[in-house]
Amino acid sequence: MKVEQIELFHIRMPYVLPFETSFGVSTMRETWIVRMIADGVIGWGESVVEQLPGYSTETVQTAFSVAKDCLIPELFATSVDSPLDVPDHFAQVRGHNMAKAMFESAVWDIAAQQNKLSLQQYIGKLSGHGNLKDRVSVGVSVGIQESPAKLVERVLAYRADGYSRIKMKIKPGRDVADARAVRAALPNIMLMVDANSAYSIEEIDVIKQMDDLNFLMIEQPFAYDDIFQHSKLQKQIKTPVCLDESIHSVRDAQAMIELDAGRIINIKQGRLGGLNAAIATHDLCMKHNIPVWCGGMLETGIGRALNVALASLPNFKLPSDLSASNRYYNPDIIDPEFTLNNDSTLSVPTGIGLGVHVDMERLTRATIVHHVFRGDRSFASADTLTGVKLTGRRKG
Ligand code: OSB
Ligand code: MG
Repeated sequence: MKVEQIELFHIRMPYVLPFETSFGVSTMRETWIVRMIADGVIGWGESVVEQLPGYSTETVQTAFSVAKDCLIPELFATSVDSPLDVPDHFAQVRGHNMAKAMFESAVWDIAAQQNKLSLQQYIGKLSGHGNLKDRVSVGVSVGIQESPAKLVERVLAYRADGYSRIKMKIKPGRDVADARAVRAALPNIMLMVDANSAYSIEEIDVIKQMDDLNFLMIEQPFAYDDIFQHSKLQKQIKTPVCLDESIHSVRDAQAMIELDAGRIINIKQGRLGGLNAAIATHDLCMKHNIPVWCGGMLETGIGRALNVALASLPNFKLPSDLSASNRYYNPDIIDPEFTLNNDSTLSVPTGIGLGVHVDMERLTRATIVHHVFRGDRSFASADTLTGVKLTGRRKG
């Protein structure tokens, strides 16, 4: 395909409820939506970057900088034969996985449409996986609340909405008592905690106090750049450790598996650098009997559609952080929105490409800055501006 035009929408959308994690409280989502035109076909992508480097080192502005100087010029300069080639096109840029992933998403959407397949069917075709699920199991990620009692109230409300798996955020000082309160209120629910890197190995006793609460897993207790300390923890608790922040590549997943630093992986395609890396990580885990699930970054319906298709692959064996649109936004920017089925699942879209309709009026209302890049205009890349050319090794 020949990429002709790329638009970046810097969006800001208020959440239905504030979302508190160990790294802070957030009341709105700020990120990029990509609209790409190639061979006359429109494709969409959504970034998982946030405004500030709390969860990740990337931000809205770092993603823009790398997009403008490196990724967009590369897409305009060449022809992209297949979505499978996108990682190679971007290989000379180190890191910036979230920036890369938003463009790879749009390429997948366009290529699926050109093949007259739904994204799910197209992922199945290119990855060689058959028997993809038409509904994916999901749960809800619950932020830190004012008090354990308020947390229980919120969890019961989500339970009443139909979510059968609850993930609760914890941080030092808001952990054991909160978790015990939820477990006491719902003795049999699938329950897990996510620390978002808030603890160190010196605080291992706090983690051990939660080891008998029958959690599905404990997600990312230690540092965002650590694998080794998690391997020490996993040997001392029976609850499976799940890594999120620490897994940026298939190699990180390999390290986790070989070190027994965790027994489950939270797959976020944005954190891994795109669908290709997400599928490769899924495949590696499948080979090693490590179950995976799809993490969320409070995406709008655009990112959610991609995630739901991804989560239909066979080794997504645990409920994903993909809730209904109304858990996040009122309204979402797609129409119709994602709704929860009564078996705590989301249905995988069946239309061609992403299979969701973007409501342009709602997108426009959410947009604070809009950039248009055209391939037929002379386009200044970092190479021409600085005289430095990145020539890092490519696979192909
Ligand atoms: O750690 O999984 C996380 C949101 C922002 C940053 C990090 C995380 C999250 C979530 C949201 O848990 C889950 C969702 O999208 O429903
Ligand atoms: Mg997490």
